[in-house]
Amino acid sequence: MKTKRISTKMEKALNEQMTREAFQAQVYLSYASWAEVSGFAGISAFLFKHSQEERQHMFKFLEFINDRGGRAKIAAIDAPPADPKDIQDCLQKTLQHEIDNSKSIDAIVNLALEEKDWATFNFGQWFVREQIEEETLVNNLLDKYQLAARGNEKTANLYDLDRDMSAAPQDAPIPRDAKL
Ligand code: OFO
Repeated sequence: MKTKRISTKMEKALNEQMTREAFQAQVYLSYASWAEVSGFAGISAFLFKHSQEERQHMFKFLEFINDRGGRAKIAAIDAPPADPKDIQDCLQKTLQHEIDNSKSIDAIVNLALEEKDWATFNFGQWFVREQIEEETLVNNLLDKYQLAARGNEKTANLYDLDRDMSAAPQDAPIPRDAKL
């Protein structure tokens, strides 16, 4: 059994964040399923892939908590929100989820700073960078949507957008294989 190297308060915060990452995965999964049945295969593929990434984030928290002598506790995950109205709504809601999650990561880093818990502070930096990349990625997709939705041939442009989005993660690479 490992010596506990995180405070009880930090253990609780990290566990809550682990569950939040699982929730993020559910949100992307739900939106991906919605996009698929709405006829947007490319957007759906992007969202399915991203759901997997959020799950990997959950595992990173699980590993870190246990490695630091805490106990990662698997809790219930809230239900994902209602389906978006359209692609723009989907992207805007996705961005808001990412911004909310960034704030939650910031709170952990802040607590690590207060507690002078440099191991968790260092661990948290990976997620700070990751959130910057993810917010940028979704912001760029929103820009693309706004360009695609302009003009008269809206349907044709949305077809192009859908095709482009299947390759979106390459536009702003996410360090899916990054090791801590
Ligand atoms: Fe877990 O990276 Fe976004 O939310």
